[in-house]
This record gives sequence, C-alpha cells and structure tokens, in this order.
Amino acid sequence: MRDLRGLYSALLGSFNEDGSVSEKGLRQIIRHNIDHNKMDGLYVGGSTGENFMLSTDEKKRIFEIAKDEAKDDITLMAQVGSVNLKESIELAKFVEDLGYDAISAVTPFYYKFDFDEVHHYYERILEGVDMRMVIYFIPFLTGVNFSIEQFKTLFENKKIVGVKFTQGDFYLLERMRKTFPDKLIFAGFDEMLLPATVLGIDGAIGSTYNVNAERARQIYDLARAEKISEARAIQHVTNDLITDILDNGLYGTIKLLLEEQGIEAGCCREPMKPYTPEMRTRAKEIYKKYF
Ligand code: SI3
Repeated sequence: MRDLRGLYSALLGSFNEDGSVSEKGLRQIIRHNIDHNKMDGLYVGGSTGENFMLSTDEKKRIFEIAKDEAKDDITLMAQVGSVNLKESIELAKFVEDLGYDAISAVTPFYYKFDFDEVHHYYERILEGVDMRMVIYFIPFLTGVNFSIEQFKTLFENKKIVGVKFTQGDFYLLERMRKTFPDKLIFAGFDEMLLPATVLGIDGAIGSTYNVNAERARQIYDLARAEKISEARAIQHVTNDLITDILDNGLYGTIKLLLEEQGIEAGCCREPMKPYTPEMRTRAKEIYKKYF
C-alpha cells in the first residue's frame, strides 16, 4: 500500500472554449506535475478541478484520464464527494476499479445537514469500497465545521485515515495533531504551508503547487528541517505571488501562468469568467515577476 504522505497538486480542470473537457490540456498539466514539479501526488476532482460544476460522466472521464496519464508514477487521490450521495458512492467504486490510491470527500454542503447526516454520508460512501478516505474539510466554502469530538466520531471508521484541512484555525490544527497522532493531516491553504508544517502536518494539497511547486517543496523541506527563517523568506515570496494570483482570478491565472511555460492549460468552466485581455496581460506580468 502506497504511503499517502507528501505534497500534492490539486489538479486543475482544463476546458475548451465551448466548455468541454480538454483531454490534451489535462494530460499536459498532469505530466508537468509529475515530470517538472516532482509532486508526490495529485488530488483529482477537487475545487481546483472545478469539479462541482461537472456532470458525473465528465468527472469519471477526468478520473480515467488522470490514471491513464499518471499510471503509478504518482499517488492519486480522488475527490468523490458531492451533495448527491448516490453519485459519491458511484464515483468511489469507479476510482477503486481504476486503481486510485485513496479517496477524499468534501463535507456535504448547501443544505444544513446535521452532524449525524454528515456522519451517515461518510459511512455510506465507505460501505461499498475498500479504500482509504481523507475527509475534505473546507468550512469557508461549505459552512460545515467540526469539533474535535466530531472528528473523533468520524475517525472511528478505520478507513478514514485523515483530513485535508483547508482552514486557517491553527489552534484547531494543533489540537488535531495532538489528539490524532496516527491520522494524516494535509494542509489545504498554500499560503499557510510554513506554519502548518511547523505544527506537524503529513503533507499538503494545493492549487498553486501546479505552478509554484519548487518554492512549496523548499518551504516544506526547510520547515521540516527546522530552518524556519529560510522557509519564512520563501513563504513571503510565495504569498506575494498568491496574493497577485488571487487578485487576478485564482484558477484562470494559474492556467495562464502554465501557458507561459508552454502548457495548454485551457479555460475555466462557466459561470467562471472567460479570460479578458487585461487578465492575460496581468498574468504575463506575474509570470515575469516570480518565475
Ligand atoms: O480541492 C482542491 O482543489 C484543493 O486542494 C483546494 C485547496 O485547498 C485550495 N483551495 C481552494 C478553495 O482552491 C488552495 O490551494 C487555495 O487555492 C490556495 O491556498 C489559494 O488560496
């Protein structure tokens, strides 16, 4: 069984102008993450993949393309969570058959599910598969928060091996690390990689690693070696870059930065905005400034 720890790029979605999935673009992004970025893993079907705007068939196709391109070169974690539980169950079985290393599932969102319902959701997804699961915890987008006690209840299922912690609450992160030394904690905010690493995470999953992998690796390695001031200097540059990316449109700008490196990363899926000439110009400036 593959060790799940390490740095993962959250795989970008790649779309043609008509909104269809660009297989060519996806394959190029995947190869770039393996050959150039030297990532430990890919998180397929997450927020960065614009997943929640896709049909079940499109999600399946992207899981297939990622596995076909990556083979066993890199750890593959599939985000199968959906507000449609039947779809999540189906996708979990689908990626198990494809040979993915682990699944992840976002907390069900939109309706204000109570904790018992959320717990039931995870149990139902896991019933049908023999796979390791990482909970996708991202309260700022889902509105779903857990206490330590609630995490404890979820973690009673041995198939749940960890959490992708996209949350800026370092007190909670520290409590989690102490309470669950055997569970895997992946940091989800790239701008907080250094402090999260200091607190003892097992890895990180991020959108900006598609383009800023080298600095992310340096921060992670330096922090683990307790070379904090060197790591902080790189986190500062990284956060200047992330601030500029966020100001110009997160996923689109990352794709435009990849375009500067010769990767046909494609467009975003509507209702996300198409690229404007100003956005393209700004992405070129950002590229020049940081790369
Ligand atoms: O699911 C995913 O694609 C992620 O891993 C998401 C990851 O946590 C990113 N969060 C979102 C909402 O995109 C971060 O990498 C984030 O883009 C980055 O820290 C910039 O804020």
